[in-house]
Amino acid sequence: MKQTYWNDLNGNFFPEMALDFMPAEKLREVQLQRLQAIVKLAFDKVPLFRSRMDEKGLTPHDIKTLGDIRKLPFSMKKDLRDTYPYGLFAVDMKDVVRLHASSGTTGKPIVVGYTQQDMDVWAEVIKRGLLATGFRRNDIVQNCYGYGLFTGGLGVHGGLEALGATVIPISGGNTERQIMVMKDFEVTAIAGTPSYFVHIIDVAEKMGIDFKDLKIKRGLFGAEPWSDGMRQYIEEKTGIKAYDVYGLSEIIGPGVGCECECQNGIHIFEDHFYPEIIDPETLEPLPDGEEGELVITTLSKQAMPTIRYRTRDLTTIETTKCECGRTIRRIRRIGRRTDDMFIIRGVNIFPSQIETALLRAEKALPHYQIVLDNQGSMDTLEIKVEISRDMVSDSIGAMENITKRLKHSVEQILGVSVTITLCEPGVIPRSEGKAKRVLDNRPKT
Ligand code: DLL
Repeated sequence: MKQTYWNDLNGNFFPEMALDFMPAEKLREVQLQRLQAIVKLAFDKVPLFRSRMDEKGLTPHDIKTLGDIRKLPFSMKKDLRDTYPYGLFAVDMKDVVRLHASSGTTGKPIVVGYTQQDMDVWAEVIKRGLLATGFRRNDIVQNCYGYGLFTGGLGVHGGLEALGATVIPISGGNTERQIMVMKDFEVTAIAGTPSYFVHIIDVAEKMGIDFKDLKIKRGLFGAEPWSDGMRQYIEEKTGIKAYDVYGLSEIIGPGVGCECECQNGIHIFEDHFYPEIIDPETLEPLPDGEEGELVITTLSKQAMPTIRYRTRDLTTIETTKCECGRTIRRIRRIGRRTDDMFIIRGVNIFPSQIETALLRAEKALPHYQIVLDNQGSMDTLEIKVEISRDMVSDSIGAMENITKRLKHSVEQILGVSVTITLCEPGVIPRSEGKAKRVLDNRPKT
């Protein structure tokens, strides 16, 4: 497995890959220079950041070493919500070439922006991830991540184009057509959420198609947690190699980090995204090797520099060197979060969004419970809503109308299909402490 930084495992030369193998001292130097510049940009251009720095009596000159990052204030999703839509942008809108959006905790999404330079960095980091997982320019890649406001589709697309691979921008859905395309277009690699790929496997099986007869060799999966068991299932069923790619909209989208061919944790593209681990209760930094909340600082992002962003994702920074020889550090694959966000078919959902939608549709506060399950291989989301006595009606039509209104309201906010089940008053268990809003019955793989 040993390799030198100027070539990949097959002896090919890719200049971008050298960045993954930079000597550690050089990497720290680059990080410090970039950190100083980004703190200055945010201080000068983002009022929220400046006021937080003022509160702490800090100026950009106080950042003299990488360790000084610990002096800086944290940021979080709430900041994006409070400054919706563009309040955290550090450049003029005329320099913003792309907007994306992701779920906020209530009705409104959070909005992120990119300059052309940010777009180039985004394509570069994804290209580095693709190279690390064995994608090459002669690959024909089916990109099943959703195209649109979600960062997955267009983000991975940019990286695939930068690599020079052949991209099939098929997005998600229409699974039988996906399988036809995979076969007829001689697809060699795929990108998408792991849960959707498992669904593709099921449908292919029903269609009598054996993956081993297809040309597909590898997949880049992410946007939601997936276990080692799920990886094993995918690899055994299809004979492909399945790699993990990590990212979040607030930082850039996919490509904050990616596995390499060793499949041994996610390498963070540290020259652009500086990782720290903190104790989510005390907010104190934790040493490498200890589990805590991942905090990331964007070191080069211009449109929306993000300082010490609390991702809510739980992981550790690995202390051992990866066999691939990369000097950029690795985090353990992510399985859990510190908040109540859950991910279904790649879409982030907060219970509070569902509550907002239910309230909007019916005005009275209903008791509700969210039930996650799995049918075949597709995750399902059912919302059991208790209706008040005055809403109970003998007319089936009236009840159907309530169901329709609730379903429409929830689906408009979430963008995924849901089942609404109306329940009689008093059916949903009451809790004495925190309400248990989410029942996750999905099998743990
Ligand atoms: O999911 C970006 C992305 C797209 C990543 C495509 C990978 C592939 P958001 O919608 O903002 O961005 O959701 C970010 O999803 O904080 C994690 O909780 C979760 N997540 C993303 N990738 C992984 C992964 C995209 N590989 C949130 N493993 C993050 C586990 C992941 N969780």
